Amino acid sequence: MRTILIGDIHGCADELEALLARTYAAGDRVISLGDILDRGPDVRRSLDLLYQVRAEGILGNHEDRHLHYQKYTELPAPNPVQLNTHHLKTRSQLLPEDWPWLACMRSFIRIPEHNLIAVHAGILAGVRPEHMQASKLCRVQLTKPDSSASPWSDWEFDAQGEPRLGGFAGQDLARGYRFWTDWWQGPEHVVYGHTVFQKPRLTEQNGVKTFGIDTGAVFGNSLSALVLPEWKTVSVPSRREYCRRVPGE
Ligand SMILES: [Mn+2]
Repeated sequence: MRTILIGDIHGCADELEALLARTYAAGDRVISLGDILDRGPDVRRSLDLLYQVRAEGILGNHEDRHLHYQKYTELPAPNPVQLNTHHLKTRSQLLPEDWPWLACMRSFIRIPEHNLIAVHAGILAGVRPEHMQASKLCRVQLTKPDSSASPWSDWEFDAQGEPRLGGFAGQDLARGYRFWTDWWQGPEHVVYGHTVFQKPRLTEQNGVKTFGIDTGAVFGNSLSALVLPEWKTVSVPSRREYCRRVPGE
């Protein structure tokens, strides 16, 4: 039995189908790293494909937002969560039976047989994921070794996977922030999504590895998976650019 961990899908059902065709066999364990919803063409079929392989889901910031909004629809108070056109399109494709599945998404999954933690965005330096809020685990990018996280999430990487020295990223780097993997000491390896790279980004320090596998499927690049026990990344190209990248969205 293999374990197949899949990066941010964002409604890219054709790419998910192609990726599963290349990686999945009956009995394999499939884990989505979250951000299945929003931006892309077919959220409905993406969820159905995941259900067919009995996938487990890790909470992404997009699911977190929808769940937060949904909670307020049951309350008399005004809903404090703002939805844009992408969010509304997603809501129109969701069925009542999706909500329990989304609500059961875990904020991280430990895979002890591979000494691996799977998470949507990242883990703060020196902190166990058990001691972090779900809302942080699905949003962390730049951090400091004192475990503070940058409030900014709209900075970018260059083609080599290094933070661009400009804008908020430049200011944050000057203030001592680094991408969270720079501080990660293990002892577990970590696989994560959320931050878009041109190709899977692997780091290794003292035998501890991190794998960034959000390769921007919805932005026209590719959808990627990490396959265990081979520790092999597999990427399928996107059919097209479904969504223009807008920093901060
Ligand atoms: Mn995300």
